[in-house]
Amino acid sequence: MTPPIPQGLLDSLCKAGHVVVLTGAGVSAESGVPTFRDAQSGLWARYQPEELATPEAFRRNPRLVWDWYTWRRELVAALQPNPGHYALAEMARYTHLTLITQNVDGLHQKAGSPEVIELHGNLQRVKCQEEDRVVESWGDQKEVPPRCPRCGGLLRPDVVWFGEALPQEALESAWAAAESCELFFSVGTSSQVQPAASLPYLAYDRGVPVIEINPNETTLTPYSAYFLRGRSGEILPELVRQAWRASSGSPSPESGLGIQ
Ligand code: BV8
Repeated sequence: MTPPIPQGLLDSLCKAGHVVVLTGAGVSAESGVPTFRDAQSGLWARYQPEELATPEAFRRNPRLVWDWYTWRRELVAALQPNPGHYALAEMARYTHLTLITQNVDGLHQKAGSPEVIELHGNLQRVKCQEEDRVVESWGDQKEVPPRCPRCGGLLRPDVVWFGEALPQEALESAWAAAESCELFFSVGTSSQVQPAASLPYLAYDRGVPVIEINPNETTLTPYSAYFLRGRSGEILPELVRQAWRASSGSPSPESGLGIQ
């Protein structure tokens, strides 16, 4: 059962001129994407993500790392956004929303979110390790990992590994949004991975209310003005319904009656 949403939060949300939402793996959990901590099931149970999601792991065993990402890419490609993703796509129609995600599954875009800042890249994209440029198609090369059709360098997933810098433009856009927003939502993240986990504090330090949505408390919870305990797939649609949809009378996008 979704907890009641404080009226004060609903009023602030309707009045806010700029809202930031930072999402983590928990937002995709209800779509069937294993959260990062429990991504290790079955075939991959014997590896820690931090052991595989690093440049060293790729240098040491490029085939193993490539195969792990192929497994995740194919798993995610078959999955659909959940009501939490659709609620965030709808929220962008009612307010100036900056959506920042740590997720690499592309489900926000699949749900129709118009602009998504991808801090950690995207599983569906592949880039050349030498040129650091995305490669659109790598054909059906037999070699694993495949090689860049331009320079012959090894191809790798276009994601940010542990120990790698985040994309400068994405990080700067996220930083600027956290410095200028009037409300900051942290949804479905354990708030452990840096530098993403520092973003809510940029808002908090300016006296901006931070709202956390998570079934579990995190290190951010004590700094949150509101902690909505529960699943994002239930709370986010309720938040949008109570804040805007009920007053505007417009149906939700996933109802198929939404204004396209
Ligand atoms: C960097 C792509 C520097 C790959 C990922 C201080 C400052 C800077 C760096 C560090 C620092 N301290 C430590 C570091 C190093 C490191 C780091 O943060 N380590 C952690 C483990 C301590 N950071 C880095 O290495 C970063 N790089 O800083 O480089 C630099 C600078 C210049 C030049 C060179 C280097 C890079 C970090 C990016 C790593 N890549 N992903 C891939 O996916 O394969 S991060 C990866 O972890 C995912 O993106 C994922 O998002 C993230 C895990 O975090 P969460 O999203 O929070 O997921 P998690 O499973 O932990 O939690 C899920 C939450 O959901 C839980 O709270 C759960 O309760 C909740 N939940 C569950 N169900 C639901 C739900 N919530 C709502 N609804 C539900 N239904």
